[in-house]
Amino acid sequence: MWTSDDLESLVKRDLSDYRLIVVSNRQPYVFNIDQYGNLHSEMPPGGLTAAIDPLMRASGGAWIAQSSSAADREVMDPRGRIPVPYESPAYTMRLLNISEYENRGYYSGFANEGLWPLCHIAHTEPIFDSEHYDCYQTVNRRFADLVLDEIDDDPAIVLIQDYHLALLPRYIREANQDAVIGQFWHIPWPNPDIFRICPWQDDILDGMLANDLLGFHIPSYCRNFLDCVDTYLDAQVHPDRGRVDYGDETTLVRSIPISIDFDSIDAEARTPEVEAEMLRLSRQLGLNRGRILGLGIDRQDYIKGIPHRLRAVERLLEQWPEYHGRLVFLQVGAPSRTDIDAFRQHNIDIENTVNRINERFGREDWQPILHWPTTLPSPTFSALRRLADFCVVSSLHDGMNLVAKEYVASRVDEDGVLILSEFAGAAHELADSLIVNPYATKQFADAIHQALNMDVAERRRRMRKMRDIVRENNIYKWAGSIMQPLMKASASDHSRLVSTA
Ligand code: GDG
Repeated sequence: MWTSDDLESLVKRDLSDYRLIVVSNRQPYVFNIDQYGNLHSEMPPGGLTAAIDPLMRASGGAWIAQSSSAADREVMDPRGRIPVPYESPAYTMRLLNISEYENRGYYSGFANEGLWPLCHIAHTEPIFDSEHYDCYQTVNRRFADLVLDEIDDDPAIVLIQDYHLALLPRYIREANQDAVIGQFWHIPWPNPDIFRICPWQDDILDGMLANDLLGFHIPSYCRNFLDCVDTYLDAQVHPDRGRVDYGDETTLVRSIPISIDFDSIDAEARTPEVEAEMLRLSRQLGLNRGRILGLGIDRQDYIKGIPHRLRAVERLLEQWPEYHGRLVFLQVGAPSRTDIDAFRQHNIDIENTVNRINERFGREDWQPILHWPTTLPSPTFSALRRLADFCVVSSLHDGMNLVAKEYVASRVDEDGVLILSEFAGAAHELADSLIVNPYATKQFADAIHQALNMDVAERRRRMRKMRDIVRENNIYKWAGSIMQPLMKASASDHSRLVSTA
């Protein structure tokens, strides 16, 4: 099993004189100033930073990201550089300041109103606005300038995260033939018929083919990407070898499923703090009085299928009155991207659905749906996952979905049932969940009923198998699986990845 120490040793052993540069839209460390004027730095929640941070500490490289708060300016030097972690610096965070106008076009506009719905089959029309695309190009170029400045003609491995930066590999490659470049795409990739909706389809593909290694979560996203290249570019695609030859460039396309830090989530779930939260929540939710808890944890995003799961609970209550007064379904998680119409409208849809169901079935002493549209402290999320008789992940489409894996990692008692959409990448690995089609409301309700009537031996058998899989395929394995081919390419005197194909 991979650990953070294994990653560190791998980098120390194999990176040699290459500089490691990571690029993502989000910062690995966020600064803020409290009411007394004291500066604080913290790592945002989520496995991605936790996985890449040990690589960076071991390599002493640079992590380039967009600046997100005014407090950054208190600590950065004139070139936007901040030594991190703040208390015991081990590498450099370098921040890009972009204007509100640029952010609206690059981040909210092209990335989140255009590419996000384009790549997800969730029936929200993508918006492709040429002004947004201009900003996307500009900001990607500005990221490239910082990367090139950091590399300064030294040998370097550049590891790029996600769909905000599709053009960045090409902009780096235009100025630097020798850098080894890899990119991980955290969301699905659509088929050629969908992808052609993007007016700049060739630019995007051309940009991404400047990578030596391109990672997606599961094989079908890789196949879709290769089909798009085959359909729209003059390139040789080798689907059986996961390889594209494009001019004199070669890109390897690999499925590398992302994961979580299983051990730390498992350890947190066993702490006295989480046990105390479980007691408190158990009283608050009436679980100590025999109530049953169903749980959904999501950013409020239209890809997550939140109204679909609420309708399934409604159908369950229609069909099986024995759950009236007993079942509580808790939907928790913060609204997100609320500057975008489709997201704001989605929040209203969720609220209306919750109210409708509660008005229809609720009683003075019981509401079937609890909706907490907010973020919670990590121990509270952990306690909820431990308490939930079942957890629902009903994405209409989702690159991977880490909530499913976090539920499994939190179930240190090997109990609980995961109900998982067939359209989430996680369904590939978590075949011992109850797999549902979120659009098929009746079958979805049947699956909840099945979860609630499953005998304890079967619950444990399924949960144990899923825990073994997630424990083994953890976030450190993901990071190692990306770094190994990149370091191999750097060692092979820049015949790049061809030798590993
Ligand atoms: C993208 C892809 C892919 C949720 N609500 C709150 C909160 N969370 C936490 C969850 C989990 C994380 O955020 C969400 O991860 P997901 O994987 O579910 O989804 P996306 O944000 O859409 O991420 C996805 C992922 O990238 C990684 O590649 O799996 O498919 O879409 O850890 O527990 N955390 C806090 N407050 C919340 O309200 N603090």
